[in-house]
Amino acid sequence: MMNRISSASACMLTILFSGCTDTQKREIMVTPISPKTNSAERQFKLAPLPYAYNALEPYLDARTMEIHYTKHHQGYVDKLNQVLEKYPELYDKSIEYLLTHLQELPETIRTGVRNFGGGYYNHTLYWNNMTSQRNGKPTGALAKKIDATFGSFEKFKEEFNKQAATLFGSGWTWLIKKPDGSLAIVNTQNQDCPLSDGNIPLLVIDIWEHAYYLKYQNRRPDFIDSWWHVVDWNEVEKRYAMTT
Ligand code: MN3
Repeated sequence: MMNRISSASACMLTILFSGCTDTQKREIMVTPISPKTNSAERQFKLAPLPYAYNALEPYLDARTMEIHYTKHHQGYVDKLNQVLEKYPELYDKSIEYLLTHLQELPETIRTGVRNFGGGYYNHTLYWNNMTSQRNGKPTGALAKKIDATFGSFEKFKEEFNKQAATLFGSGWTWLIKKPDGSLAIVNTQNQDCPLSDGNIPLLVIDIWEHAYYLKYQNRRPDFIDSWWHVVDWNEVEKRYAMTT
């Protein structure tokens, strides 16, 4: 028995070593066959939704929330992990890192990370800037900055609504902080993320039809009006404070 195993190992080594220099043979001998960390454990994971599916009723309905989270968001995470399979070392990077360094990623996975990594990050932010605990207006430093930038909170909302309502196709409407510290309202197409343009996302609404079609059908402005009721300004303020 021992002899059979030994000869099988010897045969394996002969195949492994064929054409190798002595240095390469030594490297093969000291290199573990499999990495120490299981790549499945390193993969990106869907964080739990921070509230129940029905928590944002009647503004966002439970069925939409459930499908959006368990199908759409989960799908983005799964596809992101698939895209990174050939570069498992990238599982160890944060999603923020990947999205801010798109141009440095291998070209073959750049579009995949942009689309699926964006979908993963954007939805996480979207869930986290909504709450069932109504807090309808920003306060403190962010409120002052919004007033100074847009004239008033009402004018900010008006401009945000206009941009969200007129976004063509699928995408996201954001309040961002630019590198020079100023605030702006911008739209991104598909799953593009402001991080990839060097901006910091503060607040976001999902303008893909899957975010509202079951309850609002083609009435996107009604969905946007409802969404303001569940914006978590405490969370947005926290994000803003972290950047100042
Ligand atoms: Mn979505």
